[in-house]
Amino acid sequence: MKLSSTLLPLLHSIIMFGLLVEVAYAQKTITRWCVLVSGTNDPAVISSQRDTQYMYHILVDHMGIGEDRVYYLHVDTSYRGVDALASKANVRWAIENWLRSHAQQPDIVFICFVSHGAQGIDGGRGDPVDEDDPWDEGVEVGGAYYWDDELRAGILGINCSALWVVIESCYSGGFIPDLSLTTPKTLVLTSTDEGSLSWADTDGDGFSEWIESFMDALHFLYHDDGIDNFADTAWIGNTVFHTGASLPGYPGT
Ligand SMILES: [Ca+2]
Ligand SMILES: [Ca+2]
Ligand SMILES: [Ca+2]
Ligand SMILES: [Ca+2]
Repeated sequence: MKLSSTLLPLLHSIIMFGLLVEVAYAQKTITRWCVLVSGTNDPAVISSQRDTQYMYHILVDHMGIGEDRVYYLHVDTSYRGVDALASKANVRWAIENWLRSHAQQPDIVFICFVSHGAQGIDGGRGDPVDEDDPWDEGVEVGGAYYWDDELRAGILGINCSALWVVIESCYSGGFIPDLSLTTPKTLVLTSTDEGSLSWADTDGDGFSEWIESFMDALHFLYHDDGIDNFADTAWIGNTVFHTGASLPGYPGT
């Protein structure tokens, strides 16, 4: 079959457009978007408030992520860089509106919670009955709980190439089955497993033990000044990807 003289220029244009789109996509830089949440006012775990400050410092000052690309929610809005009070409505807005409207392929999204954790009856709030055990897991945000089913639904609408979720809270490993998605591709790191409590700051240095080690590692990677605080990396070896089995429990219990 012979193409007519009118079809050939059109075909050429379509091919060129396809090539241009491909080149444009290949050249698009990856933008990183972050939602950072310090979720509890409980003075017994005041380290949870400092943890997110340390994380904010690493994201902005060492990883070079613009402050306008880190949406930071905190129970105390006087901390540096905080955009909004940590409430369930505000966290939901940050994930379901801010992240969804800003992130696009091939961006990378980072979500981090530091707070108390809780378990509630699976499906007990109208959420899907989808757990292998009887309990949904949730993380406190300003006196309410943001549940695993809710976070799953929130991140399903984010258009990015990869998504990190980091949670320091009791029972945080119970988020892993809910958030193990292939679209977007997720990596979930939690301080403990589905059924265990999690240390806060037991050595009195102001930071919660698991996420402190994780952040020290990040800090080192993005601020290579020779020696940095790797003293706690044994915690990473024990607890990254949620093993939790080594965690003796929340201080005082
Ligand atoms: Ca559920
Ligand atoms: Ca569970
Ligand atoms: Ca769960
Ligand atoms: Ca500590």
